[in-house]
Amino acid sequence: MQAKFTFSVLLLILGGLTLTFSFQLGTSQTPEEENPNVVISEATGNNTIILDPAEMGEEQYRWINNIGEENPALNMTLNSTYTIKMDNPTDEEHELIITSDSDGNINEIAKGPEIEPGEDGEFEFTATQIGELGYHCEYHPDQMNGTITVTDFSS
Ligand SMILES: [Cu+2]
Repeated sequence: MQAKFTFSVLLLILGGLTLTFSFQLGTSQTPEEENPNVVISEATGNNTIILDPAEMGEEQYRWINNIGEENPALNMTLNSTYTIKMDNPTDEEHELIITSDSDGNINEIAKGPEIEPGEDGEFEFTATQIGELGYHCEYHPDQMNGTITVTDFSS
């Protein structure tokens, strides 16, 4: 009788421990870590745009953003100032030109610094007109080019 009672108590304790342990396992799971590849879009956050020259093949150059997109389509907010950072690992010189296209006339509206091979540079740009602007490299305009869409979010 005594032994049977002790055994029952032991079973109860073991069962309780198992339950407690299972409960802790279930609740101690940490939430999934945030995806480190998710980046803040160009139009939000700190207004920094990464546009690194890259050689994608023999003498083939592209602008590459922070998530590896080639010649990325950029988005900007009207009258916001952006810092465009360029790190040049190639053995060629590059220079960012920003243009507007009004009635078929391409006008240069901003010009970044010349980025020598192995060097980096940056410059600030503020879009003061809505619509679509273009960007390209002074030395590789047919390979390194993309669009900038300027939106007025205040209206
Ligand atoms: Cu270039």
